[in-house]
Amino acid sequence: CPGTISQDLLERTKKHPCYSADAHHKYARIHLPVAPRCNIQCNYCNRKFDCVNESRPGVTSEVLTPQLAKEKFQWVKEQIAELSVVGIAGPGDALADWQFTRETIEQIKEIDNDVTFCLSTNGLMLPEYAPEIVDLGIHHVTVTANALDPEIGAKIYKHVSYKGQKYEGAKAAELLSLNQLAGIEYLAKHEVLVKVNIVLIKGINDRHIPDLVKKVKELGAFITNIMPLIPAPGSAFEDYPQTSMKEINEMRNICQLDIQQMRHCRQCRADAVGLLHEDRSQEFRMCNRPPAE
Ligand code: CLF
Ligand code: SF4
Repeated sequence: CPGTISQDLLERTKKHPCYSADAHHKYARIHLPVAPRCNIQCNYCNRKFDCVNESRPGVTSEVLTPQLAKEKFQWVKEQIAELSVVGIAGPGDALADWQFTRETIEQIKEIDNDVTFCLSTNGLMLPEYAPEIVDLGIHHVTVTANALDPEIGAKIYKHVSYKGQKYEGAKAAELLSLNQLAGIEYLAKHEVLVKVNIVLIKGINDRHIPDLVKKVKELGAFITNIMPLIPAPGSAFEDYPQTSMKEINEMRNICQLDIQQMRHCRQCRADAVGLLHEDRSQEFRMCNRPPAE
């Protein structure tokens, strides 16, 4: 409930380019690609396909250690005065490699107390790590959730690896969804603003999305972001049509009645740098960093 947000969190959120539509022309984010592995397989994702001209989640031109990520943050911060948010958005899942994600945040906190941290996750590991996320002072978390119904989820997720065991089909989808919902509820109860990203896949989860939105709203989500499917080359959904923005906006208009809708998402790369509408990822590759004087 926005009424319970502290003044500090309100000020940070006003400068968060994804959480505040007014901020996205003024404030920049950097994604630090420190989390290469993923613990699930979505049928629309193929992280092996890396291209400098490609802009979609899961794509990156480099994977960094926490130490290099800190150095990249320092370099970019010197160049981009309006940098307000450090996000960890893969290229895999921020919580599948939690030790790298946590170390990166801890290292940056040592040199910058003001920057706002943001995580993007599939939510599988939230029941384990949500308390640590709260303790680290992270107040913006995105969970990508595409289905409540395990039968629908089974068409979207190929498999889920959880605590050393691999699950498939409806069992995998059910486990993932239950963990996502428990995580969303926990975070929302601990002053974390949860954004739920939903990939609209025509003929698979489109009719189900209003129920999903209602459920996450009930659990305390702050905003939802319904996004078009980008069928990655080499993924199981490679031949699926890309959802049109007309269809996306119709769904957002329906769901707006329940919860506020993000309408300016750019489906960024895992190494995105700059304002949301610009891609400076290549300019700020570590191989382009000027030598120290
Ligand atoms: Fe990055 Fe995501 Fe944080 Fe933003 S992106 S981790 S909330 S700082 Fe933003 Fe990019 Fe859309 Fe994500 S425009 S893909 S919603
Ligand atoms: Fe790819 Fe993200 Fe799905 Fe993992 S959770 S398979 S990185 S889209």
